Amino acid sequence: YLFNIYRLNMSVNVPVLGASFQLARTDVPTQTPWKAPIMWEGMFDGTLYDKAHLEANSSVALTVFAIGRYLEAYLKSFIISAEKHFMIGIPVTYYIFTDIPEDIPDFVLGPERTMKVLYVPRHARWQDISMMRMKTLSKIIDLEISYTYPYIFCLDVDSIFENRFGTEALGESVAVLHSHYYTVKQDEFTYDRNPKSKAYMKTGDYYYHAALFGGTWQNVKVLVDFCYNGIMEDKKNNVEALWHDESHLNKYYWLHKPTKLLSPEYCWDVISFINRTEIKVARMTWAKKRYDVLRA
Ligand code: 2GW
Ligand code: MN
Repeated sequence: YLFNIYRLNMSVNVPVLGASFQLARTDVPTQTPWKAPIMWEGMFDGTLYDKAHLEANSSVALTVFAIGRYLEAYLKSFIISAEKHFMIGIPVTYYIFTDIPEDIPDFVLGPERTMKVLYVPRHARWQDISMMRMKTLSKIIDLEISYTYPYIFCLDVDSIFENRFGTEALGESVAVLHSHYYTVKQDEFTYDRNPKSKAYMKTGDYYYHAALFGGTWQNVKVLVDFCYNGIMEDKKNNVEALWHDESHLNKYYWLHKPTKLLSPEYCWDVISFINRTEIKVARMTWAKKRYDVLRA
């Protein structure tokens, strides 16, 4: 309890600068029913966000897990591309969780950018590798991030930054629209439909992708604890949600509306889709499944 008083509690008060630009897009919804912006290319001036966040002393922790073969398969391209495109202009610290810290290569990082490598044991089931990230994230927020970084973003490592992924993405509670589901009707969303699971949902707002979520550390802490508690409750009851942590994440955002949505530009499946006219820029994309490395 004593330590709480030292935690970062800056009021992150950067307005929605995109508002006056929303008329620039009429082909896509740019606002949720609860008035959160949905960030699409053409809606905002990135330099205004950069200026505001520089003045607000914003900084961000970017967490990523590289367990087993995923380290060799994806980490290098993830970090090298993040150095070119992720939150350039404000301080960034990478938190890399791995079971083989000795295999992390050397990276040359830009100014005000650092890296922390932390050991985590490897779970036997891949579903647990994915789900147990929630517990690790909760711990690292408690132990470190809450003292230093107002913002945290949590990403899948099989991702590649290709264009600006900047300070316009920062917000209190940030979710990304899944690139396979932003065009389909609600009844096609792959929510968990088993009433025995804590992730069970009848209805929702959108289908969000667990490959990317973020916000202030306070909000992300509530999110990861919610998901972890749901996952553990399910284990007790011998059930597992359809899409694992992603099902619990969707339940969380249904109950606690995100304050900002990122368009699928921010986590785009370039492999499945070509020529979607509303996608003006792919900011981060899904990496190809590296079966050469993963199945070697
Ligand atoms: C995952 C699946 C099967 C075999 C291995 C792994 C695995 C994942 C691994 O061996 N090592 C590892 O570090 N991971 C981490 O978990 C890594 O950061 C990876 O990006 C993340 C999620 O696994 P991934 O990317 O293979 O799963 P996707 O792309 O199908 O993920 C979606 O669904 C997942 C739940 O099934 C998660 O919610 C994920 O966030 C979603 O993007
Ligand atoms: Mn992935």
